[in-house]
Amino acid sequence: MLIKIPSRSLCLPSEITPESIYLARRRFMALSATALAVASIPSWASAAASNYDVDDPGAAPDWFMQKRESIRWKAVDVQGESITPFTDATHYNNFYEFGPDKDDPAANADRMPTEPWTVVIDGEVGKPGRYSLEDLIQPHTLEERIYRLRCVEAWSMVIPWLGFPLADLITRAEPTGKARFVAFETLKDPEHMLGQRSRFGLLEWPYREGLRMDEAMHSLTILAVGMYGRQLPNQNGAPLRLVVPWKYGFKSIKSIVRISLTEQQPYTTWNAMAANEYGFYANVNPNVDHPRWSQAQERRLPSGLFSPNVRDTLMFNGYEEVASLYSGMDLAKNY
Ligand SMILES: Nc1nc2c(c(=O)[nH]1)N[C@H]1C(S)=C(S)[C@@H](COP(=O)(O)O)O[C@H]1N2
Ligand SMILES: [Mo]
Repeated sequence: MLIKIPSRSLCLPSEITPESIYLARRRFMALSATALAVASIPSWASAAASNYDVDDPGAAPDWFMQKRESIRWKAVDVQGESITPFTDATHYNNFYEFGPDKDDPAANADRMPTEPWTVVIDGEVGKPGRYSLEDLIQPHTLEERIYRLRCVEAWSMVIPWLGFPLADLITRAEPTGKARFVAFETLKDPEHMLGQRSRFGLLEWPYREGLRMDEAMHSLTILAVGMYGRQLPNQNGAPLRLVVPWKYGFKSIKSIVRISLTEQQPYTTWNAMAANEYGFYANVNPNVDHPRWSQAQERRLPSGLFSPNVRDTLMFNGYEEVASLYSGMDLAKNY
């Protein structure tokens, strides 16, 4: 995603070295005493957790535990794919509010307070308001949605989210006849989000994203509060994030504090920063390359030097049922 820092590119060390070795080595280099090297290997590096225990919710607040009792497990499954290990999904992240490196969010995101959390719903709605997270979630039954996630940087994962259709929330807010788009905003909190401090001025904060109304109302589009049977880890966008599985990952905005229905196409962060590289639509499309790399293939995590785990990228990330949303549109122009 980075375009303004020339020293960084798709070829990060983390992308040509198995992740565990890379992290262990970085920590090793950070320590002067060799004797500490063994202790420096992160505890999760050895965990062979290729799956997850649905009976283990970890530590979670009451509202989550209550919701968990009625989860529709595997409401959407993926065929012929294995779920990405929890450790990769939680230690290889993009969350620029916590720094530009893939391991920065795991290291820094715990500083963000997520309780209490409020979400403003406003704009072209009959029922605008400011809701506590608990009240916002309360009417909804959680579903497990196992989705592919394809980053515009050409890596991918398969993640079991816990969430509910965004359409249900929008319907409750009673959109006016003028509502044509939905705009989302992430928390702005430079005290706890070190990437938002001016000396890291990578992006314009808060991070913002948006969808056309029909995309927002599509049944695949969800707001997630959990993953792998647990509450969302902070680095994955706690306590509330968007997941739009047929679009590049940057559309799936994290740690949402505001949802606004609008008449005009909203400002979106990456598109504003480099419109020729990151479109408003950002549908996964193997036929439309990024100006600086091909989008025909992707590295499925875990991926390393000796097992790059490369596979072909699928149109709409394999979610062909959304194709009708774009009939008549030139997807090379509306990338
Ligand atoms: N607020 C915010 N949301 C964000 C990002 C970000 O930097 N800030 N990165 C995006 C990108 S580029 C990707 S690929 C996904 C990554 O989600 P994950 O870390 O849960 O896999 O989050 C998206 N949402
Ligand atoms: Mo991404």
